[in-house]
Amino acid sequence: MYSFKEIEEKWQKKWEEKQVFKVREDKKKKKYYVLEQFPYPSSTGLHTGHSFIYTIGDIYARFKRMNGYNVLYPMGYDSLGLPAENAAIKAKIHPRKYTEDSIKNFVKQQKHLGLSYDWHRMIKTHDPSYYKWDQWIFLEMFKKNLAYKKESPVNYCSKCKTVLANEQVHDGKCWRHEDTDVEIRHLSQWYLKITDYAEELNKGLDKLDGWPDLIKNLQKNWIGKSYGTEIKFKINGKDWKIFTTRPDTLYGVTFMVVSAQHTKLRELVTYDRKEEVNKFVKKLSSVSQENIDQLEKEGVFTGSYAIHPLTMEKIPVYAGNFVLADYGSGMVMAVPGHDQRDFEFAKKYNLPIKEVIKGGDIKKEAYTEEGILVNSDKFNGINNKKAIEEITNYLKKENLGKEAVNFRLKDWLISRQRYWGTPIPIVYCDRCGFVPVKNLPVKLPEKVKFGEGNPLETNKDFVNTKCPRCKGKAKRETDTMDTFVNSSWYYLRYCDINNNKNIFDKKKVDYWCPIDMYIGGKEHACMHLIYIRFYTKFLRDLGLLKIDEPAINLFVQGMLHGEDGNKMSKSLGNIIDPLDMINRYGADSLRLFLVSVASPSSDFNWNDKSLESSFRFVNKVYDYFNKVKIGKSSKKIESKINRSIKEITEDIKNFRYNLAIIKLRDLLDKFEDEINKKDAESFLKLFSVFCPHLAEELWSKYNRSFISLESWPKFDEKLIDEKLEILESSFEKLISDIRSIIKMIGVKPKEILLIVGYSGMYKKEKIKQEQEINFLNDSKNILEKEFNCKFIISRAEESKEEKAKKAKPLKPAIVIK
Ligand code: ANZ
Ligand code: ZN
Ligand code: ZN
Repeated sequence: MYSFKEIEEKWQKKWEEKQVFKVREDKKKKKYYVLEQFPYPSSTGLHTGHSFIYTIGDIYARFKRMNGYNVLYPMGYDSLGLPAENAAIKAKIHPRKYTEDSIKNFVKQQKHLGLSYDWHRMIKTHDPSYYKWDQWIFLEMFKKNLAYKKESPVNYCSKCKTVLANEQVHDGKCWRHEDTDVEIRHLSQWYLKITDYAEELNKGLDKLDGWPDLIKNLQKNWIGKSYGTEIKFKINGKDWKIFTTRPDTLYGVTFMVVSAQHTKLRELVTYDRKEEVNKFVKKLSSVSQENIDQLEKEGVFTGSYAIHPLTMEKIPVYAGNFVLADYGSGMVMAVPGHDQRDFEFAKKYNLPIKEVIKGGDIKKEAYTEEGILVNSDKFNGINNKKAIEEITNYLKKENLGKEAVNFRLKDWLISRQRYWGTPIPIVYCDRCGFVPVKNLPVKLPEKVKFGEGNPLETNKDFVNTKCPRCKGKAKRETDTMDTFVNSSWYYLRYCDINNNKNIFDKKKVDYWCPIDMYIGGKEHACMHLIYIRFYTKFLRDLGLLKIDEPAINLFVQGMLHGEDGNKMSKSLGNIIDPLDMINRYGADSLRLFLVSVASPSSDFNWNDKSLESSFRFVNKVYDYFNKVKIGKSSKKIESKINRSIKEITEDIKNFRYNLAIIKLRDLLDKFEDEINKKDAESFLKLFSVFCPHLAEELWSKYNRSFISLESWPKFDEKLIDEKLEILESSFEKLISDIRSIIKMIGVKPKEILLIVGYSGMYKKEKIKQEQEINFLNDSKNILEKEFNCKFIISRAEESKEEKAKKAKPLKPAIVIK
């Protein structure tokens, strides 16, 4: 067993001392930017899922570096956020201390894995020199009315004690608390107007060829572009623009339903209906908007009526539980004859149901298929698909409506009522209103009281301030920003980490960006990956970026499960600590194992046996290079290594690491006692991206450079002799077959006949009969030496032996005399 601990520490130290992975812009070199989604540094440290994703990225970064690219490969910490604050409350330590201790531990562990980051570029989002620029971006958005405050029904998690963005509500539950229903509260909150970019965010997906379809589809659905018509209904003298995808059913409207959470609901409720409506709204307040589809449709009459724009009929307006407050106008024109939700509602409250499209039986259920219009005045007799267009055109002509596009995507709610986040840099002044802070950053106060609501609110020194405009008394905003703000632009800051004059130097960002390979999990499809695209577009519009999208390629890694196939978790007792494994087998073996079991994009289970097998292979490499004679390689080895270089290069390029490793293992198996220096070095280079420490160690026997900075081996097509390799490997099989036959019959042979197949059998083979005969004749002396007897080689056509019939191409019949 080789002393991996010593070797790994030695090379980690050397890489650091010699700043081997430090990079700077270099116009003469092509750049390549590899980035892994940065972690939240929790006190539990690195887990195996982390080691897996970093190993994937590190192999890629090393590969690109050796291929001559100037590789930017940084690491940082998404270190603001709730868990630190909760831990602080529980353990009575300050979130800053908790966070910084965690980061130290993370860095140490990552260094143990041999990751080739440029550590000079480390980002810590809780550092005021970083979040200063979060605040700066916020104020740029504020200036352009893209950051605004409004009161609206919002999602509130009672466990997080803060509001959540729509993206953070999963099936009506908090994304951090799968057991906690999100409540609806009416609060005044800060939003970023991501909807201004909805169209571009949607359209841009079509150009992201390097992103998996899975992610693009999730985003498409989340953005939810929908084409329809906006129709004006008058209610109490005011126009309400109602969004519908089915203007063809306009004559079938028999009631309207406004969302019970609508901010303008009060305007619609008449005096005598107030009590009833209030009761209904109260009952609903504990139900999230996301659960809407599963609820029984319910509602109450508001007392108001809408005027149908074409028939002038009076239509009752209900407040209901199945209409989204912030989609369209928050009110629907209900067509019970042709929409199932409306049908159920109408049945429950005895409202009229009207047929306007022929085809179904609207006494039983809503008819939602195609058909001909009836009861629709001058549109009768038209196919409903056609009617969508005609009715919209008519409404347009009469100035009663127009085509409209709606997005499911909502503005991003970024207010959080918690301490450990970026302070929103706004001051409230009675005279001046919302005033942006002039001197950034607004720092988080150090001394705060935890556990009694938002610690910033109770901190008088923080709250009380002067108005930057009139110098009068004013109060600071105490909400902090969602931590997804911090990760929406971090990839840019890596390009220019120490800039304290500007968010970054444009020239540096122009050189490094976009990210060429972004690596992360699919759970971020609708959160982080939408936000980072939004920020990129906004900063581009400020004139700071030339790019439209943050990343050209996105690689989504698989999930590593416990040995039992379950998600690793403490309660199941199947957690694997990477440091344990590094102590037992070394980082090189762990790295190799993590990418050899499966393709990096698929899920796989932890498996001790495979890790041990990786460990044995690494040891075998060590042993081989310690005793190999550097001299000449055989033709066969030359051929094999050149072909391996060719194939492994393609495998790594396409993230087929597991296949590359199979080929590396096979190559080592074929190696002979003597090989030439170039072939030995080529093997080590291929091996180095997976097991960099041992590769450096073995490389240092022949060279004084770092293998990590060497160039990737080139293959020579002329040296690849496929036929020779086929013959050689069948020859090996032949020898082992002869051996087992001799063992079976238990006598010493005098003479052995080898009969190759009929020439007609070779038609489809790559090797012809003639070539096999020649090869065996050339190898006769090897056979005779090995078995210490005479060998006779012949063709099936010429043989009188019964066994000749069994001969096949590359599988000669063996007759022992
Ligand atoms: C009348 C109608 C008749 C509708 C019919 C459907 C079928 P997408 O495709 O998702 O955009 N709608 C409008 N605003 C809504 C809101 N705030 N909450 C819930 N539903 C709302 O769906 C558009 C359709 O969803 C609209 O078309 C409207 O119902 C409903 F036979 O209008 B429809
Ligand atoms: Zn929560
Ligand atoms: Zn003022």
